[in-house]
Amino acid sequence: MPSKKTDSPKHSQLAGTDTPDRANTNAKVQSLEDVRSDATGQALRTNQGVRIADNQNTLKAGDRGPSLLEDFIMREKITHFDHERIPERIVHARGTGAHGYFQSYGNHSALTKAGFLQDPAKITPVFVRFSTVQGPRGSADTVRDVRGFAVKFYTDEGNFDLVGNNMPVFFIQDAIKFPDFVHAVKPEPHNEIPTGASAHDTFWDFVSLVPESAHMVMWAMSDRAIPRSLRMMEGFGVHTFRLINDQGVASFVKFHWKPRQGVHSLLWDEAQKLAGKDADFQRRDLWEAIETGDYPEWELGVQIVPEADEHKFDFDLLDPTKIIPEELVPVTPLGKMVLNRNPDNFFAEVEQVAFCPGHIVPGIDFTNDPLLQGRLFSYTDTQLSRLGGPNFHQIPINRPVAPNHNNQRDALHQHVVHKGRASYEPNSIDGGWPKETPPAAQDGGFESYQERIDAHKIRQRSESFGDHFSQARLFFQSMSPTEQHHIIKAYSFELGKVEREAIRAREVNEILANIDLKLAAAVAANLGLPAPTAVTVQVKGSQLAQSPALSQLNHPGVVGIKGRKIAVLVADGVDAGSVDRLVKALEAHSARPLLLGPTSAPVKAADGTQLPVAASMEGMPSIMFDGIVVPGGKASTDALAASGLAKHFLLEGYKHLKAMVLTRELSGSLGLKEDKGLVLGDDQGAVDAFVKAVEGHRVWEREAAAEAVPA
Ligand code: HDD
Repeated sequence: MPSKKTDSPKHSQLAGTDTPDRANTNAKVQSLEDVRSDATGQALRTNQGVRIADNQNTLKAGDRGPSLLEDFIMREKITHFDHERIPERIVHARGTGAHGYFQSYGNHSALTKAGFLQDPAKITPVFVRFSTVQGPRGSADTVRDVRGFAVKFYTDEGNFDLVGNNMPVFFIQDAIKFPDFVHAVKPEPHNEIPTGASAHDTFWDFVSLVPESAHMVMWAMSDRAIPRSLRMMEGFGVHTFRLINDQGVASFVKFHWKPRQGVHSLLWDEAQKLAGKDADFQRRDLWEAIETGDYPEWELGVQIVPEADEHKFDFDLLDPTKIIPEELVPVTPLGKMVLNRNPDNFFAEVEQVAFCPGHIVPGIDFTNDPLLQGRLFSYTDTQLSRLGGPNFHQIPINRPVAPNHNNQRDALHQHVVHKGRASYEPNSIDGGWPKETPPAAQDGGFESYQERIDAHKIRQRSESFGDHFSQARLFFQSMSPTEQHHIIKAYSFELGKVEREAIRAREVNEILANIDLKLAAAVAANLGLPAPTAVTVQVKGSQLAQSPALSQLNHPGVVGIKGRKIAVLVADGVDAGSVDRLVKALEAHSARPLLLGPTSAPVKAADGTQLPVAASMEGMPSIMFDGIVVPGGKASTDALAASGLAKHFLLEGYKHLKAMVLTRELSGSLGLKEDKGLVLGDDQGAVDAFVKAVEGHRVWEREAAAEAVPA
């Protein structure tokens, strides 16, 4: 089934009458079209095309007799079912995905000859898969973990995969340590506990023995590891890559994705509760946003370092445990990515998509980062067992929109009927086709950057990779007091779950002390350990005292409260006018107000109108919302004040620092004080203050008061 469509990369011919955004992704949509199966109006048939008369009963010897082996219909159905599962990813098993497009802001040919970065009119289809790392396919979305951020660009010159994370560094410096790291973080081998969590002995044993992990562990203990939404995360290519222009001039780059939605997180208590009350919280959030037309958007940017400046930093550009602080090299925006279409079928698209950092196109190249070098091997290798053979590139979601003729033949699951007699090159029988394309400024064949190497063959880590603490310290010292507080709590929580005291002490004395003695002392106090008084390693420190770009409070986003979910609590006797006013005001800001009642039944407003509710307060607890408003109406607010369910909803929302609109009586009866984000009444002033507070994501000033409220 090598459709003509896969050989036809011209989107302009394919764009139909769709909305502009959707038409933009039509090249990939079209390339998937011939494998889409729509059963509407179709007869039920076997895999061999035979119409089925009875899908209810096995063929039997009499209606009370044994089943017959000759029932090919039942056997075919059960056999297929028995083999429905494929091995899950060894890491990043839990994930979700979406289609969209990438559009360059301009012509970046001075930087790279990659075609998709040259023309702002060119629309490149993309497929993105977000994931957690540790947990299995069925694990919860909101665990404390790194998030995968993998983007497949279906460019006219072939697929480019940017396989990154929501954190800009990694735990280890050399790929040979990856199996050790993964074995340590995965559930422990004797009892397969814990699922989706790093709070256990083997993880902390490993990282406390491997100081190169110190910087990344800081990120994992920060709020970045519990994102509010997949739409509200930054993404990073992590390694230093090369971009190469048509003159052959290369620059070092670090890739960044900046979300227009801002960078926001859950609170740890929320994240834990959500893991039980809605294990699908983040995939649902992304799905709903796209379904309601609230398409998430990221800006792709690069930090550019000319080749000549390679050694100008106090760290090595090839070391994946280091960032280039944005204050030293700002991020240059290249273009934007919009996610605007949910998959049709999770398995076919999200589960079968196969990324590989080795999928690059002319104008992009690798560096010698030893973690990246190992990754170039690992991803293709893992697909062989996960997707069952070397033809995984023929699976529809993985197929490039560029043609891909070559002489690779046969193997398991071959879908292409190759024509011609010659499957070798050179050949004269088939006119010599397919032929090489010499490298050229544009549309040339891929040519690796000609880096000069003159070295000994050696198993050794470069000395320039030796400083493991300066950037971990920079990270901690760049956090706001609130973020620092959360980091201390996260280390204390995780290490508190570690059974072996020697491991706790090693992490505190040999890792945290070298990052920051105050951090170490605070964690030690929470664990009942003596505070370390001295460092064990002399750390030279970073050339910057702080990097404000690291604090997520400095990334509020540019979309206001668009798409934020607001709970509107109602009960019988509510003032319908007040509900209407509040809902309309929130909708004017493109937020998503949802009415919640004591049960799922409609409530009866004071004027007798029936108001349907989206769910009960139990069905959609406060942890699923960004803000809470309570409309007026004495009978309704009295009922809420008397309901344990409603009181819990409101106190929990308060505790989680959410913006709230309450009536004076209700706030009084709950003992809650007005603050920047707790406003009274339902007039425009109250709405404006509420909107501002939701824009700020949380009412951080309330944190101390909120700690007194029971969880
Ligand atoms: Fe990896 C999956 C990101 C280091 C080996 N990795 C995987 C995915 C992401 C990353 C986002 C999920 C892709 C998807 O959604 O299908 N990995 C990273 C980043 C790393 C990194 C940002 C460091 C900078 N990974 C890394 C190393 C190795 C691997 C050093 C092995 C030497 N990663 C894999 C893998 C996976 C994978 C085992 C599992 C499933 C897959 O590849 O397709 O091969």
